[in-house]
Amino acid sequence: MLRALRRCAVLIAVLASPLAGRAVPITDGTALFQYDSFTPLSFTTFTDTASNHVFEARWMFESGGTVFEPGTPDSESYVGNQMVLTWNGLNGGEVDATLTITLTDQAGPNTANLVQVLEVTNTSGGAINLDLVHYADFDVDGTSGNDVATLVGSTIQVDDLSTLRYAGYGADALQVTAFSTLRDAVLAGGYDLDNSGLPFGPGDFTGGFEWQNVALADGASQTFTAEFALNVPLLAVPEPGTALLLGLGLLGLALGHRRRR
Ligand SMILES: [Ca+2]
Ligand SMILES: [Ca+2]
Ligand SMILES: [Ca+2]
Ligand SMILES: [Ca+2]
Repeated sequence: MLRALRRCAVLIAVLASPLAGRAVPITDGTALFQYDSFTPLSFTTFTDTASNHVFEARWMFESGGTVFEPGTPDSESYVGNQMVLTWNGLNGGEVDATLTITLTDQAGPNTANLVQVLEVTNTSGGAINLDLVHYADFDVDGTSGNDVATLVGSTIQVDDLSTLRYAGYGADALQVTAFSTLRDAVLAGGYDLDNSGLPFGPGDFTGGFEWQNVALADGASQTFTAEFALNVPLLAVPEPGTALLLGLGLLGLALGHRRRR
């Protein structure tokens, strides 16, 4: 009897805690996004009435040779179609981070946009230089071995039966590999994305965008934006960093386009 009561009390405590290593889902219409793990902030569900299309979405920092990731947030807010997660003093007090994710359902099933904005603030007391990678493992239509990816402008388009578009706004580089080459390379440290890997597949797509050597004065903040668009256009046309245009061989095209105007 006592043991049963104790078990019951533990169960109630787990149900009552939003911090059991798992975020609360946000929804808009029939669309849903959720982080399924906080340690690391990684595994996800992104769906609109059909399959989960995204296995992992994560942010990886590198500063002074140290790779670090956000884990369990210091605060969490989930209101309607938006979640806000904050972390204080990452990497031994070097930076604070606030992640704001907004889910927008679009007309019809299996269509939605997911905008992910990370604000990073230097709290170190001195100047710092950061690399920041947004990484995604898409398993479009819930299957991992048959996805095909192509470069569209400075964005990545991944196709199975559905189309998932991926942008890193203003990023300096991108890269695509089969699972889990890119993730493991970034986590090992000292790695820069090199614009390779497209076209890709069919295979187990993973990809990412990197903002490189971002200089932040003490107290300064900068925002970094990534977006997923499921069977709809991206919400904005990304203006890539010059380095990404150079890396993709698109700088001449972009300048020529501008001149013609
Ligand atoms: Ca929809
Ligand atoms: Ca697939
Ligand atoms: Ca790097
Ligand atoms: Ca995949």
